[in-house]
Amino acid sequence: MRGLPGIRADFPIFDGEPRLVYLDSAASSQKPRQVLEAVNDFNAHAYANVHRGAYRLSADATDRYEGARRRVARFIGATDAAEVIFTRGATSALNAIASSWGDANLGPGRTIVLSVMEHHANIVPWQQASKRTGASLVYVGLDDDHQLDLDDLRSKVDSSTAVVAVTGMSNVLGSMPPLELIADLAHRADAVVVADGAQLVPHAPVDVASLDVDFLVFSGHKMLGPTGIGVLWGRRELLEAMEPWETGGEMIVDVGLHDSTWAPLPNKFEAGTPPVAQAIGLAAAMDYLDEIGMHEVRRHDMELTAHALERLSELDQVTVYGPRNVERRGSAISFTMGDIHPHDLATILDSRNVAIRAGHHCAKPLMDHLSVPATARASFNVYNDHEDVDLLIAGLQKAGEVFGLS
Ligand code: C6P
Repeated sequence: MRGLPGIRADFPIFDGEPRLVYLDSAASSQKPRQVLEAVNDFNAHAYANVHRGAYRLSADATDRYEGARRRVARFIGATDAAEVIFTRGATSALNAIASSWGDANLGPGRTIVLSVMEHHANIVPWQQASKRTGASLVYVGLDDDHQLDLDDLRSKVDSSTAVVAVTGMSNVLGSMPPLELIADLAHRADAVVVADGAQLVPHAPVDVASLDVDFLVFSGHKMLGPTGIGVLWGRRELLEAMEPWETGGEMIVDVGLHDSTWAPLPNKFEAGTPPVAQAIGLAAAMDYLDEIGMHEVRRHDMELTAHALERLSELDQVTVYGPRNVERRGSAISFTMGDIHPHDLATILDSRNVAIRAGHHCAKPLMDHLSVPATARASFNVYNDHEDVDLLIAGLQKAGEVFGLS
């Protein structure tokens, strides 16, 4: 079946019978043997805390952890590995930016420009920052093709704009806002750009230098890596000016009874014992993805998305939300089917071993914008192929029969 040759066999979760049709990679991806082994090998044979022990094992663990940081920098085109801060995930990275950068740079009269298709992780931290600082939230809408409305964006980014925070790829619509253009627009207004790469970085080549954004965040678990690890990349000068959002061990130079001084980047932002094994697992996931090639990952996503959109269009009463042009969208496909509740669709599909997500996808403002309470969503990764799409369609046909749709 058409897909990336040999990839599926690397994922132990697919070893069983009957076939697991896993179509919820936008929520979290499955892990290849190479990642599981890298984490296990470290925990089993090389484990120690980092940056602390005056012994070989700890020094080796520190080398591996810092090697993972350099690996991440290379994956996203950052020349300075100290600009890569390990976090718990995209959510904690966005919270950190909104509180640390936000509290120092926002205030009354300043605006925070977001889009209506943002994930809650790129909305709620800014709402909190707005309440703390008096800055206002401004939302950019969507055009008829469910892409970011660039005219609306142009009309809302002005000298009062402090930050434009947008997704690089919508987890619901798949839409891919043009980050380079947005960065150019924002920089002309002296605003900074925060790119939520939670869906983009796992699925397309990303180069922070050419995108010219100021911050990029993403999570390891959506890109074949472990849970509990994510990345906050930021421009050095911005990070240097920011206060730590967490304090404690490992992030200091000196601690007195009443005051402390901070370590240089990146340690200033990594208080406490970091997620060492997870960082090593993330580096292994990046090795794995680069072995396939991120251009090939993107090509496969587009090919599979085109097939899925085509097959979905054969079904009566299916409404797809999101752009049609696969060149400008990712592989998360949201849809509804007649008046069948998305949760009912998901339950029927689950009885056939087809896993999709149903609900608001942590994007309630977008659901309101689309005037739907919820959608069903199928999303792909490197291990999916045409057979998965065809089994989804067969399951939807069955659901249509059960609910008397045709
Ligand atoms: N979206 C989904 O099913 P965390 O949970 O921190 O790893 O990622 C948060 C996040 C931020 N931005 C975007 C665009 C996302 O899609 C997500 C996570 C999952 O769509 C879980 S709600």
